Formats: sequence, C-alpha cells, structure tokens
Amino acid sequence: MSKILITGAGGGLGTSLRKSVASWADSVRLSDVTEITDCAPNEEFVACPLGDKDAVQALVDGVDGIVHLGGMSIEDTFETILDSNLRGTYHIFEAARKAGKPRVMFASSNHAIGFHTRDTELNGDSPFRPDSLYGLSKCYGELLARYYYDKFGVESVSVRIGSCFPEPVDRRMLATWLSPTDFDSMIQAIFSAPRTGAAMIYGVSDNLETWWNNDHARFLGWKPRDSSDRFREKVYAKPYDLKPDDLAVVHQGGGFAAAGHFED
Ligand code: NAI
Ligand code: 15L
Repeated sequence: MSKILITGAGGGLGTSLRKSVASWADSVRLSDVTEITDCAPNEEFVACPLGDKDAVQALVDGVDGIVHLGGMSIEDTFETILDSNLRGTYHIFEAARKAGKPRVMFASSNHAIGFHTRDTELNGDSPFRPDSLYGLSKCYGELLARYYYDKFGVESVSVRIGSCFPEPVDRRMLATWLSPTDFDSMIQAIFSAPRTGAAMIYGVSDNLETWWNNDHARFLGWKPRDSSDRFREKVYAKPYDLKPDDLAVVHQGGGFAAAGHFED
C-alpha cells in the first residue's frame, strides 16, 4: 500500500495513529483544518475543510487508501454535524468513486448503536439505535459505505469505535475501550486484507466485559492484544455516584443516550 490519506489527522486518534501508518505506508497525506507542522519525511500536510467538495476531491486524488477520521467527534448542532459529518463523509466517498476507488476506513462510533441496552449483545447484524445527532451521522456514514460498495465497488470498513484513548477513565470504558495500539494494528489489517467489501466491525480491545461480538470481523485477520482489565482497580477507585437504573448506565452510549436533545 503506497499512499494513505488520514483525515482529521490533527485530532486525538489521528495524532496517535500517524506514527504507525508512516511505518508501513510509503507515504502519508495528513489533512485537517488546522495545520500540522511536524511532518515526518514521508508525511505531507494538506489543509482541507471536509464541507468543500472540490477541496476534498483534490485531497483524495492520487491516494491508495483513506483513513477517514475527520469530523465532529461528539454531539453538536445539526448545522455543524451536517457540514463536517454528513457532507464531509459524502464528499470522501464521492471523491473515492471518482479517483480510482481507494479503500476507505470510516470512523463510525458506538453512538450509532448507543440506545441498545448494556444487557444486549450486539453482532454484525444488529440494527442501528443512534443515541444523538452525532450517532445518526455515523449511521449515515455506514450506509454511504454500503451504497458506494453496492453501486460502485468502493471497498470500505466502517469501524464502530468504542472509546479509543490512552486508558479507560470510567466504568463504561472498561467495556468500550480500544487501546491505541490495537487501533494501529486494526488500521494496518484493514489496508492489508485482500478484500473487505463494505464491512462493519466493532473497534474494541479484548476486554473482559464486552457488549459486542466481533466474530464477523475475523476475516480481517486482526486480533486485539490489549485489555482494559489492567485498569479495573484504578477505575473502580474513582468516586462514582450513578445508580444502576440511570439512563447513562442502562444504555451502551452512556451519557450520549442520557443527554437531552441538542438544540442550537
Ligand atoms: P477529534 O475531535 O480529536 O478529531 C477530529 C478531527 O477532525 C479534528 O482534528 C478536527 O479539526 C477535524 N475536523 C472536524 N471537522 C472538520 C471539518 N469540517 N473539516 C476538516 N476537519 C475537520 O476526534 P478523535 O477522537 O480523534 O476521533 C476521530 C474520529 O473517530 C471521529 O470521526 C470520531 O467521531 C471517531 N470516533 C472516535 C472515538 C474515540 O474514542 N476517540 C470513538 C468513536 C468514534
Ligand atoms: C465517540 O464517538 C467520541 O468520539 C469519543 O469522544 C467518546 O465519547 C467515545 O465515543 C465514547 O463513547 O467513549
């Protein structure tokens, strides 16, 4: 795989993923709205607002794979989600269609299924239950991925990322945590697989507690190596005042499911 584009490269995940991608790709095109100034010799930076269709087309031209992380990463106004996530992800798939069909990794989210209760084990066929406008935008992104494969053959993997941070910081994250190292190896597997079709997988480490069955993701040859369990004592030592029947505890999406509707 020679040239990989990472959108949202200046964000939390992009910043941690960059080093790993630069180690196996020939070259990496980093993109965001604010400039990245510390490019390695095989990295280049291209500023690009995802809401600008022509700019996204120029960004995608000439790449062999796209890691699409860019966009609003939490709940926000409809207008913000519309521009960054709905228009932005449409522009990425449309540009991919016109530019030789590079494979796309789409950063979906557990908030596409956040209204499922925690006692429900989900798998590759479980229905969407978005918990926010943000979660809805991730359902749309997954469906775009499906459409662009069925109609045009653009391959993709939509990853319903749980919580990808250096360590789990609360009890919910003991189930949803994806370690940055497991994320790195997952991305490499996605671009090494001979074929992906339009796959959806859960982005989660090998945690003792889990709500997601990833058996359908085996075809990628990716195995998470990390587990949140080594952080369990530390997390349980923190002050905690949620009750078992609080909406944030009942639902997989936690606080996103419990929050009121986000209005301007
Ligand atoms: P982040 O908020 O740190 O990074 C997102 C990046 O996208 C930012 O650098 C931002 O400048 C850029 N961006 C936002 N709107 C843009 C626009 N209109 N045009 C161009 N760039 C724009 O988010 P993070 O944590 O790095 O997440 C990356 C992706 O993974 C996001 O799509 C997020 O929804 C998804 N995700 C992350 C999870 C996590 O645990 N970190 C969990 C589930 C999904
Ligand atoms: C997400 O989708 C967000 O991007 C991230 O900031 C976390 O809130 C994560 O989900 C989570 O559910 O922990």
